[in-house]
Amino acid sequence: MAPRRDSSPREAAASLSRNGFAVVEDIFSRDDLREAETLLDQLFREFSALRQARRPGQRIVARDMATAMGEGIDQPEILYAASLNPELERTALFRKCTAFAQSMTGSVTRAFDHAIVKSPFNMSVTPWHQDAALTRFRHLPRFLRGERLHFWIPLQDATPSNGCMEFVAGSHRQPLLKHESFVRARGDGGWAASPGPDAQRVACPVRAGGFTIHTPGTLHYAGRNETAASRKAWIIHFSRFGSMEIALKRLLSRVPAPLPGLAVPDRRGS
Ligand SMILES: O=C(O)CCC(=O)C(=O)O
Repeated sequence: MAPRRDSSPREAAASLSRNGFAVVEDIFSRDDLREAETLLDQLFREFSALRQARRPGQRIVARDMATAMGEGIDQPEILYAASLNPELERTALFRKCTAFAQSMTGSVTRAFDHAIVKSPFNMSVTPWHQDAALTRFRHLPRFLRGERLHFWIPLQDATPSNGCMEFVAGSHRQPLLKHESFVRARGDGGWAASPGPDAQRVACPVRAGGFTIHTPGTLHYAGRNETAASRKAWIIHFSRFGSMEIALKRLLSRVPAPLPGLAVPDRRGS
């Protein structure tokens, strides 16, 4: 099945409800992408420090998601990037995503975000999983887990060769699968499920300027980056009570405070 392209929030909402995912194109300009990428790159330069700075009881904010041993940090991930650098919420990219999400489903705000880089020629995959299975709310009935939209925004073209998203159509309507724990290449724990032989897997390449959307129950995966360039993605989860969730988690030290000393982009004339 080739993914269809959804240009309007209404079409994306219909795809999401039918298939559990949507592919949206031509939303951001090159400048929008560059602005977000500059801020995310700044955070990734702090990766080692963020990784080491974790205090007991605090959430991990930087980890290596590699599933295969490579030469360096092959699949760095930064959690709550927009909390570490609130400038990210002022980017055109974030504002356009929020407007799109709100046109799909009413008033929603950021509940979570993270950014993942797949380094060049990287053998690591992002194993099959359902986001809802990895939260502490997984035992709640679906209607109590609430509506959430998970936007996956590549900062360059995303293709099957560099690790675009792949979804199992209709998986969001099935009960959550059992996820098995495994140990990542550098010792962090992970969880993975398997799609089963009859699953309708749909690879979703998307050009720079677009994004995919999935639900918390949609089974998904991203493959290796076999190309010479990094594959970068910023992932933002929107929900009705997103900012309340963030505020509550901040009180519980689950969300990091802004990182001091980050440069502020010059937005004069924008
Ligand atoms: O960017 C990736 O490699 C995968 C992202 C993903 O699976 C997720 O955000 O749940």
